[in-house]
Amino acid sequence: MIQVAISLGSNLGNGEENILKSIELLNQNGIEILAISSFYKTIPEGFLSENLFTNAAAIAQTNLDADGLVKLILSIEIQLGRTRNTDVYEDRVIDLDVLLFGNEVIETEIAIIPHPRMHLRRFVLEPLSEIAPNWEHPILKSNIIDILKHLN
Ligand code: PH2
Ligand code: MG
Ligand code: MG
Repeated sequence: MIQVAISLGSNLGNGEENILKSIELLNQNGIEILAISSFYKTIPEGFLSENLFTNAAAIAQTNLDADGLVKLILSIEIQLGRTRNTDVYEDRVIDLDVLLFGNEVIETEIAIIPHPRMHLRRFVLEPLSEIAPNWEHPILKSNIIDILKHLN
């Protein structure tokens, strides 16, 4: 079993409900959820939309490898109605991103972990800092709370 950190975001429909449904589907598929952060209302970053996000983070454990986990997460996003129309950011029912996979650094065709932008995003770091403040980023060698502190 390996511990993983996942970020959850939704800015279409009922964000809290969408996040809770995605957690239930993770659980039903053998991903054991160990902790869930509180829910945050955040302004969309990187694109313009009037729909605020609900963001949260979760810690889970799994026997899957990183590719298996990413594939499962993509299938859960689709089950919940996620569509992808363009290459740019757009409103979404649910977005699940694997942030950290133990202390591994992974670069495959489908899994890039740690998430390459996680250390730049308050909407990721703030929820994650609640449930995993001391988890060390395996590339930056700095823990979540310190990375968050150094965000301006
Ligand atoms: N996700 C993005 C881009 N921008 N902004 C907020 N506030 N929350 C998100 O989850 C988010 C975003 C790409 O996945
Ligand atoms: Mg994302
Ligand atoms: Mg994503």
